[in-house]
Amino acid sequence: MSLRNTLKPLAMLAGALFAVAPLASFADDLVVKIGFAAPLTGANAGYGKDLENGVRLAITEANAQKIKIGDKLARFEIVSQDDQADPRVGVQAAQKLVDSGVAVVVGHFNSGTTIPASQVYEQAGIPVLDPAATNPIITGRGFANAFMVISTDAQNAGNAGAYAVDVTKAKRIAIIDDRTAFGQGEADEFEKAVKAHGGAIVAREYTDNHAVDFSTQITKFKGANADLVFFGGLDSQAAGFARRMKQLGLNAQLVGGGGVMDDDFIKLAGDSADGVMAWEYGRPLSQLPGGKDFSAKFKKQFGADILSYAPFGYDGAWVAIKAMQQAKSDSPNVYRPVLKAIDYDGVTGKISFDNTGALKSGASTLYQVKNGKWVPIVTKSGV
Ligand code: ABU
Repeated sequence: MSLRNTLKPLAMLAGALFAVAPLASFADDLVVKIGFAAPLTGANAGYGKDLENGVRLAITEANAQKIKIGDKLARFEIVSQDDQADPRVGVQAAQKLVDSGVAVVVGHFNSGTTIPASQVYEQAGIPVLDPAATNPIITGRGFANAFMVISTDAQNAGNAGAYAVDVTKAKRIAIIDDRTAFGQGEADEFEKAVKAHGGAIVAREYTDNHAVDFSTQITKFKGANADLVFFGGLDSQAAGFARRMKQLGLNAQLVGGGGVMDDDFIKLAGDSADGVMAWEYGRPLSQLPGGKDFSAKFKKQFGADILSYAPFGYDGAWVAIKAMQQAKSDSPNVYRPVLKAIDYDGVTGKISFDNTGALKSGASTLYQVKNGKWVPIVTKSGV
């Protein structure tokens, strides 16, 4: 037998082993699909990518930890959908995630997409961990599968209203919102709280979430002699509003709700940013025990700083993973009760849910722009 013929059976055996061994270990693994949906294109894409990166970071870590679910090694995979911040596309994105066999969803970003999409998840029996959308309706409909790892606008905008009256001592308050489920929802909560604390609303106006000119509303606010304006909407529009307020000489305290306190607002508002206040969900990351470490890990993996809600995306994914691990199953019917009862120390703080799926003991923080930076002023737990 030639040397070539002697080696041939050995080579075949080695080839067979290499071909079969990895397949055998993959066959034993449990692939767990984690669905994610948010705007990944369009004006809100920055928020969506930031959130997605938070989820990706949790998945990278979970896979590195070689987590077992029951007796199987779990391999977590993200299945990502761009909902374009559009409620109709959001529902389609939710259905695609359901059809692809995800075990859980972390998403969406906008209240306007999360409200209808969570109905799709409810019907499919798949839990959704909401890391950013804050209209209280999301967990207010008695759904068994809707969970929020972020506080609601009843709390955040409620605190804004109380503070405007009790601490800022505003006497003539004006409100504008972008007529989205988020902007209008938080403006309503702000108004309720102002009235409950004995404050006076002198004007309420609205725009839409694509508008770039706010001259009409600002002129009305000037005519009403407003001393504080609450803006219900997101960072880029709030920045345009701040600039126009300055140009038109409306000398009132501008206060934003959620989605305003980020670096994009400061870049876009320029000189007009100084003194602007904004209420954001949770505690300042820099003051949380795992905050610095999270920021460093995020920068290392993505080469970018956190924009806004990435820590909530990260916590949402980890809470789901922990629930599956504790339940020893990725089947929603098995891990849902564990998720409902979870008590998890996240990077954003303690995560546990009340009987509606809303975050228990959430906080919100008031920030103000000072010398081109957002500075935390006060943090409130509850309303
Ligand atoms: N909560 C901040 C902005 C996202 C939303 O609720 O639409």
